[in-house]
Amino acid sequence: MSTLEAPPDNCKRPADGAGDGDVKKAKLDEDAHSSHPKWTSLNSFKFVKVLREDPQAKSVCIHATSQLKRAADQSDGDAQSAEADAIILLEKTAFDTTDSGISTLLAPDTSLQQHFNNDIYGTYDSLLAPSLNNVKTVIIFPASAKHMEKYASHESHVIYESPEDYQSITLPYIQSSSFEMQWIYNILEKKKESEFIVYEDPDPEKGFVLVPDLKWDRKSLDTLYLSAIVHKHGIKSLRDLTPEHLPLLKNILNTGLEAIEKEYGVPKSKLRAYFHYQPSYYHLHVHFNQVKFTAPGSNVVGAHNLSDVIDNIKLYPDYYQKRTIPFLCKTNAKLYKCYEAAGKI
Ligand code: G7M
Repeated sequence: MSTLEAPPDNCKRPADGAGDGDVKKAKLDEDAHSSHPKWTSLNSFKFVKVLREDPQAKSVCIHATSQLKRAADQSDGDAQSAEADAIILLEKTAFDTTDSGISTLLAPDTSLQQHFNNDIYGTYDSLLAPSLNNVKTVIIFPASAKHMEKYASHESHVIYESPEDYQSITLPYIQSSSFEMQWIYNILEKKKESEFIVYEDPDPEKGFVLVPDLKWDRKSLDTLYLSAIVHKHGIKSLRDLTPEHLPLLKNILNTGLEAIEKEYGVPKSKLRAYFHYQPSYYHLHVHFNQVKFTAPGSNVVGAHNLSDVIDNIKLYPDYYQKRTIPFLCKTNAKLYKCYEAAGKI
């Protein structure tokens, strides 16, 4: 491979001491996330624009703004308030197809409005009881420019990342970016979501925490989605995996599948476990979901089956350091711009 051009400034490694080596654990503040209030309605948000919509998934992602209250300023003692960006993800949830779920649907509470009928056919709007009309809602607030980048609808391209590209473009980009990983440290340190932990192995080397993923409504087993977040810090992604991580990977695969089967009754044969490449957060985690559910990022380019990863490393210890790994990248992403500036696109 020929010598690579120097990456553009915003893709460079930070100066020594400002982020050398692995992505560092952010300092935990007891009041982290106090900026995210417990909203009871959406009417305090001002609509800005639709970032993307998916009629098939029945979801919409909205850019809005809301008032962000800051702690009292020491000089005047007054609480400050400023408009900040919010991302609101709304997704109609799947039907509850258990006997009781369907019985509730076929109840007097469901009223029908007919559009037309013809011979034996008729179409209607069903107006369901509010309890059956749940719309899964994720609010990210205050949302950063990186969140806007992630959720905006932009064309994607496949980038073929060679080991040299990783070293000269992707790694400096990772080291110079902040990935808002506080939510991960909050889970690992039981500051958030501890009540939802499905399984934990506290071992610092091969341990992990298994929690429902943000994307799951935590109700429908058809869309079951959990994440195993490793306790060990400093493993950024698939690229870092070597034989030293095999005990960790095998533990996640075997114990993770067992724990899900035990908790939800979904057999291992109906589950898949995989990594995203590139991930959104560079702290190693594994995605678990039902095989019949096409989760975002479970496609051929972005997903790497955990059992394949284990086998590849067993066969070729430096497989993930040596191979070219393709990934999907949106044109508005900073990483895309780094590859563009390096003349790789
Ligand atoms: O591999 P990648 O980095 O793309 O995936 C990150 C995963 O973390 C996604 O599936 C997100 O839905 C999930 N996730 C992101 N956040 C901010 C949270 C969170 O706060 N809690 C939980 N449980 N999952 C999250």
